Amino acid sequence: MTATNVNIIGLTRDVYKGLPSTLCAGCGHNSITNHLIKALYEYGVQPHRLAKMSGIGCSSKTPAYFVDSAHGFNSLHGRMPSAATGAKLANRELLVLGISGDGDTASIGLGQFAHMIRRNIDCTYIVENNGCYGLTKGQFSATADVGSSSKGGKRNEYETIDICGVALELGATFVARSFSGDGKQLVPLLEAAFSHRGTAILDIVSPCVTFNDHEGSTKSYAHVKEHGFALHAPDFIAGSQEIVVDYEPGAAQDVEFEDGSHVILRKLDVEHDVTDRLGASRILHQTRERGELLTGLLYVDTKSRDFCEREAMPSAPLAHLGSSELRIGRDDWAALMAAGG
Ligand SMILES: Cc1ncc(C[n+]2csc(CCOP(=O)(O)OP(=O)(O)O)c2C)c(N)n1
Ligand code: SF4
Repeated sequence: MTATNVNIIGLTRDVYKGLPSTLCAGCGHNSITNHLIKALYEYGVQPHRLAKMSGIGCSSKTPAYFVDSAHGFNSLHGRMPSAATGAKLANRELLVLGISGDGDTASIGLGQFAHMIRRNIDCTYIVENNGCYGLTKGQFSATADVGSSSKGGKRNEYETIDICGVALELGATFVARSFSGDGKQLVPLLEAAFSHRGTAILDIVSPCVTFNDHEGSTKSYAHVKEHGFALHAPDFIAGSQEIVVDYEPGAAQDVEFEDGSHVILRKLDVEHDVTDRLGASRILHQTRERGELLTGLLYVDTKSRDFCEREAMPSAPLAHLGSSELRIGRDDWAALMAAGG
């Protein structure tokens, strides 16, 4: 009898697969799907505890291509955060995974993005960033770099919106950037984002091979390979596992999450403390000025309270509560009114 490979909760990798992709062959979004399948399998997520939320765009079709049996909701353009917020508030036991595009997030959905971060909703928020609107045939998005050009040779005259820069400024409690072609970096960052309690922003550069992979684009495979600048090499260690990663004292930063998991960040060429928000903004600016694409975990605050904790939401799913727990009593209502809300 041959032994079947299973994860820590006894499920095979096939359970984490979805429908066959209908995206273009070579699209970065397809690689992200494969890295998500690996991360969710390794992390041991129970499919019925996973909520895959998205907006509109090629990127927002991604949830169809992994964990077929999980919950999923493909919402309106730019509205993933409000749908994801509703899912989390209804059931705190869910691992909420929001998938969006740079068009979906940095234009029509910018307000929703800002307020999800401000509330620190417990959600892994992925931006599959290709610098264009792939689904509507490649127009520049707000994350296209000034001076970069379209497939037809048109120059983008407008300043870029840097997803990580804006997230840091808004007070996000977990900010990371990666590349669809770098699974070694992306998979541990995804697992760290799952463990983080709060909004975890993951800006993933994901080339659009059909409309934005030419010379002059700063979101092409060739550009990222040439100008990528990784902060560190991450390893993720789940709460239940022993830390066996070997590193010299001072050669890595160890970040512990509330669930007991760790991400070990081995230093590469620069010194960066991931708990220093100002330092993260500074290095982001410095590398952008040099024309480099900074990747890695930029900032994390593991002690912050998420929205449900701050608002003292019940830990049980709302659907499991009886009417006596859901409805406020006459006396409590009168006291609330007397206190002026
Ligand atoms: C309210 C509304 N406005 C505009 C559109 C048209 N539209 C669909 S997808 C999209 C942009 C998609 O770009 P992005 O989020 O970057 O995803 P990609 O397709 O590049 O992965 C737009 C403008 C829409 N569907 N709904
Ligand atoms: S149009 Fe671009 S973003 Fe959309 S599936 Fe094709 S390569 Fe991917």
